[in-house]
Amino acid sequence: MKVEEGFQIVPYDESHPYTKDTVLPQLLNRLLPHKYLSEIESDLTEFGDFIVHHCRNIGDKVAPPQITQFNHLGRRVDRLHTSEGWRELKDIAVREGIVAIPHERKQEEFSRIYGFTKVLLFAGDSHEVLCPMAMTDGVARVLELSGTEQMKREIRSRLISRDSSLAFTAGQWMSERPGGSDVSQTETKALSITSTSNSVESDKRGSLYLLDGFKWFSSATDSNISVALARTGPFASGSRSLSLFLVPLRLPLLPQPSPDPTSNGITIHRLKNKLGTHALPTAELSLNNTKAYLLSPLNEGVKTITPVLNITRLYSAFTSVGCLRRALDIARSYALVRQISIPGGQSPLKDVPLHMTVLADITITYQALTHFAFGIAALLGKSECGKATGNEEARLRLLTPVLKAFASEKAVSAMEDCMTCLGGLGYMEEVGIGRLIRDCLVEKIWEGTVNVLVLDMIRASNKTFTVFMESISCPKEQIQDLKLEESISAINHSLNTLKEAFKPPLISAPFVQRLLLFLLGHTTASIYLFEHVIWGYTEQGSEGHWEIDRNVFKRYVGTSLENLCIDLEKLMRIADRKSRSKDDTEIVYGIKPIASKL
Ligand code: MFK
Repeated sequence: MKVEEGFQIVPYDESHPYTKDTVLPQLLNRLLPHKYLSEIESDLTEFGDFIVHHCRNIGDKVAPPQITQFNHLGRRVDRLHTSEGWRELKDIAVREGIVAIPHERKQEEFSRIYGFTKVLLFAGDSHEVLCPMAMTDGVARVLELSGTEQMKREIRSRLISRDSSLAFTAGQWMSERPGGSDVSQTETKALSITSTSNSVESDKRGSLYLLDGFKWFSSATDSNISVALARTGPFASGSRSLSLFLVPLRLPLLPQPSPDPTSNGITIHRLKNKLGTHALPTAELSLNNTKAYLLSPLNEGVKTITPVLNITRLYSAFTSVGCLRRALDIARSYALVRQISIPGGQSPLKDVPLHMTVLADITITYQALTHFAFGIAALLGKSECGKATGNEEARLRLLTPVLKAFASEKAVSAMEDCMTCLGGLGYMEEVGIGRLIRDCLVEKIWEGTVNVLVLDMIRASNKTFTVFMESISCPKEQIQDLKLEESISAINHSLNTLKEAFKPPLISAPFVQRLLLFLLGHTTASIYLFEHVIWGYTEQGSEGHWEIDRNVFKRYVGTSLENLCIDLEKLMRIADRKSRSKDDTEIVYGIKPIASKL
C-alpha cells in the first residue's frame, strides 16, 4: 500500500489561546475593572493570533546555543551563539511588553494580571524565553527598590523597554558548586576597588567591586547584566555575609551595542547539557576580577534579592500552567478530528465517554491552577502598587512558594495525560508535548526545588498563617442555593487541619511539612475556584457560565478530597513516629543501618 492510500490521519488545528480558552476570558472578566478589560482585550486577542500564526513557526528556527571558546589566533574569546529563533522570540517578548506591562503599571495594580495573562498565552510557544524575561522583571523590581538613581535611569529603563534595539535582559547568579539552593556556602568573593584615599571607588552607578568566583548555573549568559551574590564578610557568617551586586556582562555596558564590547572578566567554562530548555544558554561561568556595582546594603544580599526569587517563582508557576494550557489544547483539538471505531460505526474521540473523562480531569486541574496563579498575581500587583493590606502581603508571602511547587508538580503529570490522549502520535517530537514536558520538568527544580519551597513556606507561615485564615469567608446562603455544602465542608475540614498544624511550635517532621504544602495548595486552589463560582452566580446569573464552574469546583474538591480530609490526628500520628526517618533510610537502601554508623 502506498502511504497516501488507506487511512489518513486528519490534521488538527489548535485553537485560539485566549478567546477559546475555557477559563481566561471569564476569569479576567471577574478580576479586572471593566475599563481595563476593554482596554487590553484586543491586545490579548491579537497576541493569541500572533502566537498561533507566527510564533509557532519560529520554533523551527530554535536550536541549542553554541560557544566558540578560542579564536583562530588561540585567544580566548568565549563567543556565545544563540539561535535565530531564540533571538526572535526574545524580541517578541520585549515588544509585547512581557516585562514592560507590569512596570509601566498603566492598569495600576491590575497590570500584573495583564502581564501574566500574556505569559500564560505565550509559555507553550516561548521555548523558555520567559526564563530571561522572569529574571529581567525581578531585577527591574530590585533596581526600583534598591538601585541608585543612575542605575534606575540607565539600566532599569532598558530592562522595562519595549524597544528590542535598546532593551536589556538580566540574569541572576546565585547557585554555586558547594551549595545549590543553599547560598550560605557561596565561594564568590567581592573586593572593593579602593582609591588612593582608601575609600570604596565608585562611579555614578554605585560602589565598585571586583568579583572572583565560579557560578554554576547561569541561565542568562546572553543577557546584558546580571545580579550576583558574593561574599563581603567572613565565610563563617554563611549567608549573612553575602551582598548583592549588579554585574555588566560585557564592558563598556553603555553605549550598547558598543563598537567593541569585551568580556567583563567572565569566561564561559561550559554550556550545560540539560534534559530540556535546550534553546536557553545556561552556562558555568568563571568570574575573574569582574567589575560589579554594590546593589544591597553590605551583607544584606539575600534579603535584597528576594523580589527576584518571588517574581521568578510566579513566572515559573505561570509557565507550568501555560505549557499545560497548550498541551491540553492539542489534546482537545485532536479529540475533535480523530475518528475511532465504535460498535455500529465511527465516532470522534470527543464523543467517547472514556476519553472525555480524562480530558475533563485535565481541564479541571488546568482551571484550578489558573485560578490559583491569578490569585497570587493579583496580590503581587497590589503589593507593588502599595495597595495590599497587611493580610494580603502575608498571603502573598506564604502562597508564592506553595503555588510554584504545587503548579510544577500538578502540571507535568497533567501534561503526561495530555500526551496519552494522542496515543502514539503524542509521543512524537513534532507534536510538541514532549518538549513541553521536558521544559517544564525544570520548574520543579530551579528557583527552589519543591523541598526548598516547603522550607520557605514553613519559614513564611511563622508570621502569616493566622492572617491567611482570617482572609477566608464562605457566604452561607449561596452555599445552600448552589448545593455546595459537601464541598465546603471538605474545605473547612482542611482549613481546620491546616490551622492546627501551623500553630507554633510547627510540626518538624519532614514528611508532614511536605504534605502540608500540598494540602495548602489544594485548599487554596479550591477556595479560588469557589470565589469564581460565587461571582458567576451573583454577578452573571443565567447569562453566565456558573453552572459549569460549579461542576468544575465540585469535581476538583471531590478529586482532592483524600487530601482535603486528612485529619490533624493522622498527621500527628505520622509526625510522632520518631523512627520514620530511620525507616526511610532502611526502605531506600534495603538494609538495617549498623547503629554505630548511623
Ligand atoms: C520560566 C521562568 C522560570 C524562572 C527561571 C529562572 C532561572 C534562574 C536560574 C537559577 O539561578 S536557579 C537557582 C535559584 N536559586 C534559588 O532559587 C535559591 C533557592 N534558595 C532559597 O530560596 C533559600 O531559601 C534562600 C537562598 C532564600 C535562603 O537563604 P538564607 O540566607 O539561608 O535565608 P534566610 O536567612 O532564611 O533569609 C534571609 C532573609 O530573607 C530573611 O529575612 P530577615 O533577615 O528579615 O529575617 C528571610 O525572611 C528573607 N527571605 C527569604 N526568602 C524570602 C525572604 N523574603 C521574602 N521572600 C522570600 N522568598
